[in-house]
Amino acid sequence: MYQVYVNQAGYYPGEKKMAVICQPAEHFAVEDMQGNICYYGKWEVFGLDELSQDTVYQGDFSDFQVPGRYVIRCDQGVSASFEIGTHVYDKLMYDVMRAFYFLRCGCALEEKHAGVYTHDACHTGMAAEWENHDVKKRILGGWHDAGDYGRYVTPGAVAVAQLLYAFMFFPDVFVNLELNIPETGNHLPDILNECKWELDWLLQMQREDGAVYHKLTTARHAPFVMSEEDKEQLYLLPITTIAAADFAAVCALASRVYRAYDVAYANTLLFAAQKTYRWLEENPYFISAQNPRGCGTGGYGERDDLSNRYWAAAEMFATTGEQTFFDQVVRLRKLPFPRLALGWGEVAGMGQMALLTSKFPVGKGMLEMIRSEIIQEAERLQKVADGCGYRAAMTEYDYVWGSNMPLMHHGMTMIVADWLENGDRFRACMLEQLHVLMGVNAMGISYVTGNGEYAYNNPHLRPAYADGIDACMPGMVSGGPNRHPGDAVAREYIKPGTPPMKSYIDHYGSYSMNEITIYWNSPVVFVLAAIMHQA
Ligand code: 9MR
Ligand code: ZN
Repeated sequence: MYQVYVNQAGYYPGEKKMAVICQPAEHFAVEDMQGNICYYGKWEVFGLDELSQDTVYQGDFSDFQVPGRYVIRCDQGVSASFEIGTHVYDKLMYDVMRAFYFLRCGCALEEKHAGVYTHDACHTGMAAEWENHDVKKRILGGWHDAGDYGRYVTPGAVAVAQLLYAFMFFPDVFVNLELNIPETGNHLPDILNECKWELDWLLQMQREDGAVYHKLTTARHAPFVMSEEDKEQLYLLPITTIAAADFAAVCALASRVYRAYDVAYANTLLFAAQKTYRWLEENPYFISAQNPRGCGTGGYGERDDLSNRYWAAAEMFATTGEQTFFDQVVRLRKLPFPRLALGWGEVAGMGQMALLTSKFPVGKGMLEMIRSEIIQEAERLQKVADGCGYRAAMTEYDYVWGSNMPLMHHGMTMIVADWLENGDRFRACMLEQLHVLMGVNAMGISYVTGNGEYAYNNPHLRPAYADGIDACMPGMVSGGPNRHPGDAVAREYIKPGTPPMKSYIDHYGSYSMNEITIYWNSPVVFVLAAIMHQA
């Protein structure tokens, strides 16, 4: 445990750099690993930070730009070591992308790709429809959603979409990024190989008539065993309109992205999207997700399907340019739903990305409105960050289950705002959200396994526990602090009245504070892509 908090992955030479200490201190030094003092700085009092209840002192060392490995030292303590350089985020990106590979279902993970984290093929049995056990299908592939072994359509669609948008906005970051996965070296960039693993599974979740099953899980979460030892009966849980809408959206989006590489696959995706979109139109009423009696896996229910239908219509329009989809976009925009949310439930923000990047004209009025909504939101977020000693753009309401997701979504919003303005007004603040994730936070911890000298290591992630290996596989993003302890471990360890930013424990038993999910990794990929793109 260190007293001085830094981004433990490091900083680009030319960017803003800030360390934090939570006790009165005046001067600090940037020291290299031989103990040579390379730079002197001064702590500035920020004062009481509300959401951590820390009295924060900020140390700016932006002027120091010499590449190398350093610590920050002062009389009151020292930081974890960190690097300054132009490649400091390369390993982080590699690891957070490869986390998806580690979550692959239906195949063995072999040593040449997985290192010590190998396992046999899992969840290869027949799945039965929950409502009619006579209907059986063998559905292989996809990613385990999270610490559990479930595979769920809506979060899967969201995670893939965010990876695909990262690729669309910042292709240069990915075209040559090799991930040492089985497909590496084929005709696709590896990020598209990894997304295809999930898309191929999603395609199997579509029913003959175009409806889409909500999820594929056992009746109950497995105990903490390896995935191949989870041999309980698999079930296809009832169809929902949210699964259908997110499915249509991501398939339409993917058909645009893959077309440049594989026309046949793009057509398959588009055909699937069209079929499910038709089904959605024939089923205009919300079909919600509710666990039937006897099923206890992830719910992923939503209150309505408006943002999901909006996202689907927007992607269908951006892919085909057809008027009927545009009419649906216009119709849905009159209805109430959060405009910019990026999942897992509310997804209109992805619809906005579709419209903003559409090569078919959507009209100046609509574009202007979306644009000003996003920029206003980025401005609001920046003000929130100004009020935080750690410069997190987080209000207390953001400290929910999986708070590192809003943290990264806020970064994404700032990125799109800069893209819209063709500027860098929000870049420093966006980078600060990554710094928070990587150690400039009230726990002084890096929320990505294997990245940083003081990184959390005990996620609520079945294979990470069951494999008996001390070091967790790298690149797993923790859910992070949650002001509503939602499990027994959290309630045992987190005293009532603990400030939101400190309501965290690195314990495998705490799913409400320390689980991992695919849609907590995907926004980190998007944020890193923006950072690496402009560097
Ligand atoms: O990420 C979800 C979080 O927003 C909810 O508050 C929580 C409780 O409903 O569920 C989380 O999703 C879990 C899902 O239901 C099953 N797989 C693990 C997910 C992360 O904990
Ligand atoms: Zn599996």
